[in-house]
Parts: sequence; C-alpha cells; structure tokens
Amino acid sequence: MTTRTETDRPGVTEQASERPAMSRKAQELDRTWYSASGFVGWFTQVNHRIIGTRFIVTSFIFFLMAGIEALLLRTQLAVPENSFLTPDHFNQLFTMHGSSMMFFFAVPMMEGLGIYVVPLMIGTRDMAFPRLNAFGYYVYLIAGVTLYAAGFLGHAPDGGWFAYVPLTLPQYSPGLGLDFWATMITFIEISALVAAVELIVTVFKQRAPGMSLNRMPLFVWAMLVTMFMIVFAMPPLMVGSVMLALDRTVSTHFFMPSGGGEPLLWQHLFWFFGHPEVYIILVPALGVISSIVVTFARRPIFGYTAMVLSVVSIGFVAFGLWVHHMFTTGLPALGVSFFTAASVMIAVPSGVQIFCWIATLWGAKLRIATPLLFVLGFFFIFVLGGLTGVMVASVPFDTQVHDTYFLVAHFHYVLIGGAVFPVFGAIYYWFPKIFGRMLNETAGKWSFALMFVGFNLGFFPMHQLGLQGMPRRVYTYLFDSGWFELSLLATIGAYVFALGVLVTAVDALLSFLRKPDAPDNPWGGDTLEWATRSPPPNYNFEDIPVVRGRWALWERGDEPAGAVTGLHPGRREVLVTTLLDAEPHAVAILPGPTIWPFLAAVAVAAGFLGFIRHPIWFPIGLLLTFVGFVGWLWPRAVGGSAEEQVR
Ligand code: HEM
Ligand SMILES: [Cu+2]
Repeated sequence: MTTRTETDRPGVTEQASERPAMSRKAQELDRTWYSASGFVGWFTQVNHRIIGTRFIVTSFIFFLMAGIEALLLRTQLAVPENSFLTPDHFNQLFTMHGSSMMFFFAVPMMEGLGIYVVPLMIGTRDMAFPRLNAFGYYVYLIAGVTLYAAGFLGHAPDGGWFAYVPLTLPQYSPGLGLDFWATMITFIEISALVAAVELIVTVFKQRAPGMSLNRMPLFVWAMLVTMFMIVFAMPPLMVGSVMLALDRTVSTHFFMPSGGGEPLLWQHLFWFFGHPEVYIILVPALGVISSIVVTFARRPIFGYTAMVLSVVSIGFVAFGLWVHHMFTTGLPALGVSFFTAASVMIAVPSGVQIFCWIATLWGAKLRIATPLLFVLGFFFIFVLGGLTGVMVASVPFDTQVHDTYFLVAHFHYVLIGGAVFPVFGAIYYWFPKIFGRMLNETAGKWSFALMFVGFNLGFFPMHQLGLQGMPRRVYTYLFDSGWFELSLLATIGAYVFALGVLVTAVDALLSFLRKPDAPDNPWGGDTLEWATRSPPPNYNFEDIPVVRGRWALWERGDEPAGAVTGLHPGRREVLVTTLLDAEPHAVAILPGPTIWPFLAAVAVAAGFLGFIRHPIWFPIGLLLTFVGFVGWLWPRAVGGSAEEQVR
C-alpha cells in the first residue's frame, strides 16, 4: 500500500453566486453554439448535452414503463392460481419488460450519460459528429415509440427478450408483434453503433491538451471500452435480427429446421451479443462508481493502472462467455468446459475493481451523501449477484436451476445491482450539473433505503423459489406448490422498490419548480465537467482547459489554469489532439443544427417498418434515406459569420 497518496483532498466547492457579466468572447461563443428552440427547433438541435439529456430522460421513462410492467407481473404472481392476467398477457408483459429494460433503458441510459458527460470530462465543446448523434437519438426514439404503440394496438411481442426460435418463427408466433420486435431491435443496434463510433472518435481525438491516455478519468476509460464492445457485439445481433425478420416476412429458412435452417444459430448470434450486452451495461456503471468513489473519498483512486487494465480485460473476456447461456442445449463437453473456465475467470478483473474501490474508501474521510449510498448498495447487491454467477457458471448446477427463479434472482441482482443502483447514483451525482439544481438529500436517502430494502426483500426469496423448482416465464403456480409465502414476499418487495423509485422521480420533477441553486462543483469533484458552470453554457468551456495531471482540478492548485487560445469564437471549432499524448495538432469545424438527421431517421423507419407490410418499401426507404443523407452532408460555407453558421 505504498503507492497510495494519503493526502485528503479538501474539495473545491464554489458557491453559485452572481455571475460576472459575460465577456465579449463568451457572448460570441454563445451565439455560435446556439440551438434553435420551439417545436421545429427541437428537431434541429445537435448539441451533445441536449442529445445526452434526451437519451437520459427518454430511457428513464422507459425504465418507469418497464417497471410498471414488472409490477403487473408481480401482482399476478402474488397469489397462486391468480387470474389477474391471462397467460397471453403475462407472456407479452415479460417480453416487453425484459426488452424495454435491456434495450430501451439500460443501454441508452449509459449512452446518454456518456454523450453528456464524456465531452465535458475531456474538455471539448461537442462530439465529433454532432448530426450523427442526433440521428442516433431519433432512431432510438422511433424504435421505442413504435414498439409501444404496436403493443397498445394489440401487436405486442411475446417471445421473451431473447426471442428463441423456433417459437418466434411465423408458424408458432403469427401476428405482427415479433415483426415489430425484430425490426425495432435492429434500430436500437443502429443507434448504439452510432453512439459508439461518435464516442470513440471523440475520446481519441478531442481530449484537452495534456490529457494523455494515462491521465484519462476512469469514467472515460469505461465508456471507451464499452463503445468498443458495442462495435463488436451489436453487428452479430443485427445480422440475427435481420435474419429473423426475413424468416418471418419473406419466408427465408435461416432458422427453420424443416427448410434446412439451424435454430441454434440464433442462440449463438443472440448470446454472442447478449453476454457482452450485460457488460455493455455494467462497464459504464463501473466508471460511474469510480467517479463517485474518488469524489466522495476525496482522494485519488487506489491502483489507477490496475483499474484501467481490469476494465479493458473485462471488455475482452466478456466475448468469451456467451455459451454459458446455452449449457443445456447439448453442446460438446470440451467446449462447455472452456466457457465455464472463462465465466469463472471474469470474476478476477471484477474483483480487482471491487478491491481497488475498497482500498480507496478505506480510512478516507468519507462524505456520506446519496450518490455514495447508491454505490455502497451496489457493492452489496452486485457482489451477491456475482457469487450466484459463479455458481451458475458450473454446468451441473446450471442444469438444475436452468429456467427457474434462481436465474431470475441471479440476473436481477447483477442488473439492478450493476446498473440501476449506479444509474441512480449517477443521477444524484450529475443532476446538479445537468439541470442546475440539487436533488433533495432527504428524499435521496429515503429513495435509497426503500430501493435497497425492497430489492432484497423482493429478489432474495427467488433464490429459494428457484431451488424448489419454480419455473420462470410461467404465468401462475398451483395452490399446493408451497411457493405462496415467498412469492407474496417477492411481490411486496417489488412494490417497496417501486416506491423508492417514485420518490426520486417525484423529487426530480419537483426540483424544476425551484430556481437553479447548484454550485459549479457541489461535490468537490476532480474532473473537468465540474470546472464549468451548472448547467454548462452552450459552448461548454469559455477557454479550453489544459490538463496537468490525472486529477485535473485537484492538480490545478492555486496557479491560474492554463487555457487554449486560437480557436475562433465565431465558428464551431474544436481542438483536435493526438491519440496518445493529447498534443494539439489541428482544429476541426463542426457542423451546426439541422433537421436532416431527423428526416433521415424517419426515412430509415419508413423503409424498415414498411418492409413488414411489403418488401417494396425497403428500396423506397433506402432511396429516401439517401436523399436525407444528401441534405445532411450538403457542403456548407465555412468561415462565414456566426449567423450564417447557425442557420
Ligand atoms: C422493480 C424492479 C423489477 C422487478 C419487480 C422485476 C420483475 C421481473 C419479473 C416478475 C420477471 C419475469 C419473471 C418470469 O416470470 O420469468 C422479470 C424478467 C426480466 N427482467 Fe425484471 N424486474 C425488475 C427490474 C429489472 C431490471 C432493472 C432489468 C434490467 C436492466 C430487468 C430485466 C429483466 C429481464 C431481462 C427479464 C427476462 C425477461 C424474459 O424472460 O424474457 N428487470 N423481471
Ligand atoms: Cu452471460
């Protein structure tokens, strides 16, 4: 423990006092980076903070929808032989719940946090491809709204979130529900890939001078690894979901055994994506945890290099685990042993993370506030989920508990521990920055307590239910099964958890009735997003900061911070720096607001959704998309006045 820097950081809390009048430069920057408002203006905005906020808010709404679906499921399961839901509705609800949580909440929420926070953390004014960013959001929004609209109109999918064939082929799942599902899942992948490309380029090329790779905040590292995982994990699923859509709409035989197809191929494609997906959700959460731990322990992280290496190795190992979801499909024993070994191995880098956090927190003068509480909750829940994970990685045990409530308990421990608690921590941590208002601490503590108690009450008994053989995805159970008490407890727990979520949701809404009160750096954080105002101005930073160490704000000391000069305030210019050492080497001019990304997203949707009705729509959609891209990429005058730029 000799490498640890023992000094406690006092923090640099600043008061949100009256601000000095805007400088001339700031006024010009403000005009240059301006976005139109109003109804039409809304569709033209491209600023990363606006798009990031939209991702966060939209995905939170899907979280609430999926939560309501979960409560309906739990209500049905509260008592044996209940008839609150029909079997069909039950199937639709767990499919919508699982799909919404995984595709429409967890991944977009993490993308939203990345899109909002990363450019601020690395000290730049916007992302590399602002219009592409907006396009990704519209594709996501259209996907979510369409899937839910179809559901309400009676076309809800009911094949589960992993949509196993042959159940989901047209013979066994007639109707349009699964067509919408397969198409909208493809959309989500497009949106994720777009965010991934964006964030990778932005992180590699737009870091503030001095922020060499080995000084990058851990949250940025986590996002970078996640985005690379998206680039490798999403295409296989995209291929899979397109093949499924083709099997359903134009009767190809990719998965249909009678036509020479291979059902297991779907499982391989799905889980080659599906397992990394879990880490695509978890790794950003690890970054969130690191940010909060450092800030609230008020000292640098213990073992920065180990933390970075372990996150990177999680990114690699996560791709070698997918077959552990297929242990009961009769694969050769040798292959299965390999995947058991890999599954157990991933506990090592995960453990490194946990130990480094503990070492950082150990003996620190902790500042106990809501974000830190959610982090502590994460430790407890996620470690329990990890333990059952090692259990189900062993084939004989998995064979016993496969498709029982033991699995439902396991993956909710991992997902709620590994995603929901960190996301709530992140909300309390960054809300002041994003919206300029502090969330209420008392409400935060209540919310945490209710969620923590409710979660464990609700999900711990499911381990026992699973060991007793209660199957998952079945709409009811018999009176004499002996599962009643624990099942009722699980339902009560779910409601308590939901109450906790509600407290935060209401508090967040109420905070808009108050006037902005957040200081620029309420928690004394070390990363650059805290160096600018809360909420940040259109242009993020009046002067692009220069970074002198790993803990950008803490290492600034009392000397005046260096700043970049030479960017023209009348153009959307960002500084481009070198990949390893972040030395300035060019200036890039970013495109401004436009409606074309929205129109292009609508054109893509027309093509894909029309295809469900008739194949001719696909080329039509393609053509329209091409038109959209032409408008989007139409050459613009560079170097004109600020007004011309904005138009
Ligand atoms: C209030 C919190 C939650 C409750 C009460 C809850 C409850 C449930 C229930 C009752 C099921 C169906 C079990 C079955 O009959 O097989 C389920 C399935 C599932 N849940 Fe949750 N859940 C919650 C949160 C989450 C979160 C946050 C995620 C992911 C981020 C998630 C992901 C899933 C998935 C992937 C499935 C499997 C769906 C399927 O079998 O196709 N859940 N959940
Ligand atoms: Cu897995």
